[in-house]
Amino acid sequence: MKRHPVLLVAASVIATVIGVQTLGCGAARSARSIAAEQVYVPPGELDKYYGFLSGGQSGSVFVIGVPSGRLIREIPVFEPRAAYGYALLESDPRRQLLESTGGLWGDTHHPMLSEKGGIFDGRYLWINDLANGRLARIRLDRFEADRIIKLPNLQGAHGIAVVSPDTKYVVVNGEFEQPTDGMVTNPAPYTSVVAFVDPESMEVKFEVRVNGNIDIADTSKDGRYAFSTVYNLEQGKDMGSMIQYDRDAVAAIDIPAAEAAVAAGKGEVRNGVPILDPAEVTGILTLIPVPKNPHGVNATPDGRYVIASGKLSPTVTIIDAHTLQIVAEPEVGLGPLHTTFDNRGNAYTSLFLDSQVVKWNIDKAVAGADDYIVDRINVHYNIGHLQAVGGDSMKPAGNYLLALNKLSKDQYLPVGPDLPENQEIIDISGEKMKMLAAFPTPPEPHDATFLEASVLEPIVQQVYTPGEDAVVAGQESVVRTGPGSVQVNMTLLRSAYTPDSFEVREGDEVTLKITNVETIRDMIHGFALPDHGFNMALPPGDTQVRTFKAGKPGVYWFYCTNFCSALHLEMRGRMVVQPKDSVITLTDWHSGANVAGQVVPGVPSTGASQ
Ligand code: K7E
Ligand code: CUA
Ligand code: CA
Repeated sequence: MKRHPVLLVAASVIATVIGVQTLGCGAARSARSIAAEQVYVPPGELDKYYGFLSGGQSGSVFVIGVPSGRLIREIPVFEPRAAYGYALLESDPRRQLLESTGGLWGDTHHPMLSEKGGIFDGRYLWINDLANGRLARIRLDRFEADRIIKLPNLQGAHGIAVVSPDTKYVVVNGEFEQPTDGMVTNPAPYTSVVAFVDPESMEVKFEVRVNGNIDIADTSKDGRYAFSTVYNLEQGKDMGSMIQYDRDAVAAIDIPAAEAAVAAGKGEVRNGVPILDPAEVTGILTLIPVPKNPHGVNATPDGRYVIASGKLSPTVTIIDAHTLQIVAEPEVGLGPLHTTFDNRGNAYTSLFLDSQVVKWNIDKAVAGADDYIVDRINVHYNIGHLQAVGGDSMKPAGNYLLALNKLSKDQYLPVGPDLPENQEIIDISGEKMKMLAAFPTPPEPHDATFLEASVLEPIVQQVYTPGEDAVVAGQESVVRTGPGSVQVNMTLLRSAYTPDSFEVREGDEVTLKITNVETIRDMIHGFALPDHGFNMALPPGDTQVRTFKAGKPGVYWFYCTNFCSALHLEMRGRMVVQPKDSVITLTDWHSGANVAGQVVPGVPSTGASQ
């Protein structure tokens, strides 16, 4: 942007003059209304595509509708989220999983959809956690993270990709190098690995050593190669030494060759995973020299090429995806980061420094023609990723492109020193790109991917199928399971808790098992318990279990946090906490009668003095 200030000012003056002279106010408006109509989805109508945006340091995934840009859902993954009752309490298994794999936050960058025949099949979405070296899988029948794994032997899980065309593996690049021997025995050389994860079992099958900070990932469309950009071939440990070479590399791992080596028992097993070292196992790794501190790497939908973006070079490098030879290195602009594609042989590259999307023709660039640049459009501002609908599959739609911009500057009402990120939807159906609309998001989407809504239509579930452990209506109970422990088995149905009261003693370990016995989609009930640090949100059919310590003596009204009926406000109940050594008898919630201890259907009560 800052390169040609004079030219830009001149261009905008000319545009204004032309606007006034030839278009006039009315015509300008009509161009606006045409753009507005392209993204306007009237109330009651649905978007054509799902857009999955990484949540960056929000640790989650944002789901938007395309073309409207409306936020439909946030899928909590690596961070607790009160609104969904996600991972709030120690006893929530999801929180335990997060804590045991790296902590209660994540940095998500790259949402990747499962593929069948090179087309997104709507089963899974994977998302990385750069900060803590994790990979999560989201099942799209529920829009819910169902597996989270810690990747052994790597740090900085950055680039991820599914191996086309049938999702044989999910590839994860460890960006931050570690001492080769896994210990801090300087001056051991540093290295990192690319991990190959089984998409169903989520086991890491093998890893391949690659030196030099492996960044973004993609795979060839035939499943032969896993490509990664390598930006620190210098293996420098500070910034100055990372930018010494004019060329770093794209690493191409030959997947069948690596599989054969693993099958032959090669590789050192560390933390249960065989690590193949290309210095010892020849033929598994090819380093293709590309300029300079490259960032994105993207395979063309037809599978012919893979394109690396220069970042510190104004070029992209076009590599033949079969021979691994460089076929062209066209200039595209300043700060090229990522590339996506339409269905007419064009590539679209994000230019971070120029704050532009540049459209260029692949065949013309390969042929060395002068006119390979087709169009440029300004974006606002400092674009990172960009993604066209289906541009990361074998079937690009060629209609919409999303620009994911790091800065929004003057685009929204100021909200203090920290402004939102800015996403822009661009029409790429014609020769010239057209800016259609923008929408702000919380921090911070890096990448996006899109799925046709019709693919998920038969897949998305309406209610949870109650599990075998579900509490059945009519069989609710409050059970004193020991001198210091109580189990409450509860059901939820509009708009009441059953039981709607239970008594415990201070310091009791209370295990609360709740089933929402509703059978209607979206009939969610919440369970918020004051001063005990958690909320639950139970979709229909869902069962959740939480264990917590009963607080100070008193009456605690638990209540429903999700609006559910006209009696939603009345959906309340009491947890009565008696003093620890109380000799006061507790109440049977069935009959209201005072009993010694707590009523225990089928199990003898424990006396109050215990
Ligand atoms: Cu370019 Cu993590 Cu994909 Cu961000 S990375 S922009
Ligand atoms: Cu249940 Cu509100
Ligand atoms: Ca470098």
